[in-house]
Amino acid sequence: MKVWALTIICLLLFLKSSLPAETHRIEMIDMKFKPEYLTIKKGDTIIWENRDESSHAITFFDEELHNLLTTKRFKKVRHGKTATLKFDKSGEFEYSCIPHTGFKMFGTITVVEESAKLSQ
Ligand SMILES: [Cu+2]
Repeated sequence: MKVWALTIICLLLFLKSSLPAETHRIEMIDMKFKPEYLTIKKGDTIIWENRDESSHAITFFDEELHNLLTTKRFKKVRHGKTATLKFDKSGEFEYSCIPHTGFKMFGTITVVEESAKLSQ
């Protein structure tokens, strides 16, 4: 029985190390993205969740990401709904909720290479 438990633990550790991609959550609440600044690894996924009554938008200044979101119809995220995006390229990506820029509803995602994150 102990051998089985050890085998399973080793297997889980192996799977964890071979699947480094993580999922992060950003809340859209009180007319803000929380957190506003987030650093993730390349290959990680972000889930935005709208916890406000009003709808929010996620518009990246980066054209490629913006087109991806537009294709997936994430221009408008209604109350209680989520939008998910996987980041496959590194860089610093600013975005905003266009209808609420007056509330300074901006965010920045910094995507780093796996090795860069580990050496920090
Ligand atoms: Cu908004």
